[in-house]
Amino acid sequence: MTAENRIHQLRAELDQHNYRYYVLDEPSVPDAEYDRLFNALKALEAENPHLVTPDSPTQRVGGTALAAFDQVRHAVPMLSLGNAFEEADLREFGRRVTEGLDLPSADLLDDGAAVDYSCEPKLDGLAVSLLYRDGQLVQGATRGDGTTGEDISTNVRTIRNVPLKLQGSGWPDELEVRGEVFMSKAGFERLNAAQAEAGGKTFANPRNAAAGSLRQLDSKITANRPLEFCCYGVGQTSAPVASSHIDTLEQLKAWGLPISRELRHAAGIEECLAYYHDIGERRNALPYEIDGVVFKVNSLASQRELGFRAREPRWAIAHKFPAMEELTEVLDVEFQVGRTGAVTPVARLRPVKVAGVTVSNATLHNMDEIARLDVHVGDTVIIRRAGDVIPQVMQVVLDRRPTDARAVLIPSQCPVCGSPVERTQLVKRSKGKATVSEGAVYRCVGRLSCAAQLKQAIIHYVSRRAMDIDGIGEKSVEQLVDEGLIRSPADLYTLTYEQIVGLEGFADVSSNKLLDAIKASQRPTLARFIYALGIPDVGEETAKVLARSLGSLARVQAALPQVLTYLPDIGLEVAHEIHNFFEAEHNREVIAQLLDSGMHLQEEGELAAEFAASTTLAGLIGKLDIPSVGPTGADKLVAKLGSLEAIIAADGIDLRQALSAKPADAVRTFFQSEENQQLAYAIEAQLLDFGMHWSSEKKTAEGLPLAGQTWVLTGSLERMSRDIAKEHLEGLGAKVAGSVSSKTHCVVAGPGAGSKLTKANELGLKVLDEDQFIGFLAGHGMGV
Ligand code: 9MJ
Repeated sequence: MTAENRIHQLRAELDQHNYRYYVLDEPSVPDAEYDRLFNALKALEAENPHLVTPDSPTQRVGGTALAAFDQVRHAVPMLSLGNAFEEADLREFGRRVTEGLDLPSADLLDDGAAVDYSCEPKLDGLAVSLLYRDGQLVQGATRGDGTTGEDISTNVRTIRNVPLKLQGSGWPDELEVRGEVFMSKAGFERLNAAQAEAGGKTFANPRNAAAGSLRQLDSKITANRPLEFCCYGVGQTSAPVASSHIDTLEQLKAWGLPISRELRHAAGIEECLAYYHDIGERRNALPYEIDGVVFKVNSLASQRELGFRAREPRWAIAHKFPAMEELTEVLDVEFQVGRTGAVTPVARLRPVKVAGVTVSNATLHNMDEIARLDVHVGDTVIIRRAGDVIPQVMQVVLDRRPTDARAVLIPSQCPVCGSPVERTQLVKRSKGKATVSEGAVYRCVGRLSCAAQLKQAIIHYVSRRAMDIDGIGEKSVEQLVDEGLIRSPADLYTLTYEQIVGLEGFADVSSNKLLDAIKASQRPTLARFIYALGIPDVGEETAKVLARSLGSLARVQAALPQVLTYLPDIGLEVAHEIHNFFEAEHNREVIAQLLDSGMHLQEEGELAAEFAASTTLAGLIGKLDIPSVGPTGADKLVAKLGSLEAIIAADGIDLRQALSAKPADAVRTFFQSEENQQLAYAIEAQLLDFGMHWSSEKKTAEGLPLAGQTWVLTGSLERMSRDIAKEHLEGLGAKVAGSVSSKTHCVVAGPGAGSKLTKANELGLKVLDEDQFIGFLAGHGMGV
């Protein structure tokens, strides 16, 4: 086949996949396959630049930046819509339509004779016009003032679901379509996260993000923004498309233009109202933001008959939802102290209704957020309540800042207990080094001596998923703390009937019930107990992993961070949090008190089998994070030198027999530090102490069941860490590789597996999910 034919074939195939993906919402091939076709086309076009055409799917990358946008005059003006806010407004609209069409009023009509309306969600983006001549996209324009807009042709060409040429047949020579360019909620979140990461400007809402992205003079920027298009009508056309609005949209869809999936018919205003309520209920679940729904008289003949009033059509109306953003005033900023002592600024607002709910507080998260927003007390701010999400302060309206606006400062002392407030430090660990920087969070150092932290700690401790002590609510915890009856969770167990019955809301029966509930909580599983302690970053799942893997509180308390990272889903940062928690004197005291109070933990006692199974010395060397020494280097070191003592004692010459110069020197330098030597010995001692069958001799693979096989692990494993899975496989003689090829014997794919799994399927390789893998290991005598 000639290059030219192949290029045509690839384009046709890509256009078809795009259509299936963006318009029909039925992806036909995995992303990886699309990428392969796309790259093949790009390569062919690079070899044959004379064959590149503007409608090629590769031409969505943007062009040279403009100095300004040209003006475009709309042949048919781009309309705005009248609004209905209340049901009565909509009924009034319906009445005007029936009157205008000279029909009997709705209550005189037979059911079947009601006016036919189209219903569409009202997307909150920017109205644009796209002009297709002979099926080719030739121009894109903004609405502007409705008569004159801006030429944004190069920008719209970068929007993935805007067809560069129409498909099918029968379109008018000149076809102007109209619709909304918008950004999905997910696209908006992704863009803002990326902007924040790069230190760039973040956007207040998806609409602003869409507007800011589309009106870029440099279309290369637009090309990298997650914009989408949705078609809702036509403008100038050289021939009629259909005789009703819905048929027009369906026809546009057949030509490759994306239309709303929510497009529906409604017979009469009551059905329109039902649509409004249905979409309203699903509003939060939609992947994009809408500010209402649009109803249009479906018959184009009726539309013509109704005509316009000023600039608004008499045949369409936007029925708005309650606004998600409102303006209000920051009356004060107060600081709240949470369970871990974090001192969080909270804005007290002049109460305002946002999307139907009165908002009078909004968290400002931390001092960095206050600096980013530049919030002062007295400022007017934009409050936004997107769906079920907690209200957010999005922006300060600087024009409205009063002269006496007051800057927000972090208090130097805890507003609850008066202890010093300290800025947290962020510790980043990499290559055996810890780098410390300032965190955004400030903490009260008072711990359980701070009433706020104590209250939260107790509320967490007694909660259902923690110790599950029924009969004690937040209010009673507050009273118990305020009256000095409890100073730590351990004091719950010394409460007396007399103390409880004196509390508000407690009588004889409820007091006894509470005492019983406290007593009944004294035999918790280890996992519940660990979770109840409220260790920062340790949720229920991590608590379960700790309990299940280590089997006893003593081991969890003693575990070194590097040893904790052997467990599934525990990274070094969390491992340090856990370790630091148990190192802190006052936490040790509380735990000792709890254990003394008659607590009887249900511990397995045993180390989990997966953990007790032989782990390699090479694995330990890997945990030390010595610069330039990866898994292969660690293997070589162990193969040559045999034991940790030997590696530590080795001189430069010994080491260079195992490794090349750079990693050999790195190992030498690393172990010249007394501290690092001790760390390595301590990890080794702890692994042995925990009952690992330590083996420093490298087994030869010969004779093992998986000898000569290559396995690949991909996705996340939930019941086993990757390290352990790898060690098990190696224990059975397999090599564990990082990438899939035709030489791979088997792929273990956990949740979230991506391109490696796709490739394995394409190559027809054997694939095991986590359960099957665990079953396989069990079959070889390896338990979890
Ligand atoms: C939006 N914004 O979703 C119209 N719109 O029709 C829909 N806007 C419109 N239709 C005529 N779905 C003028 C504007």
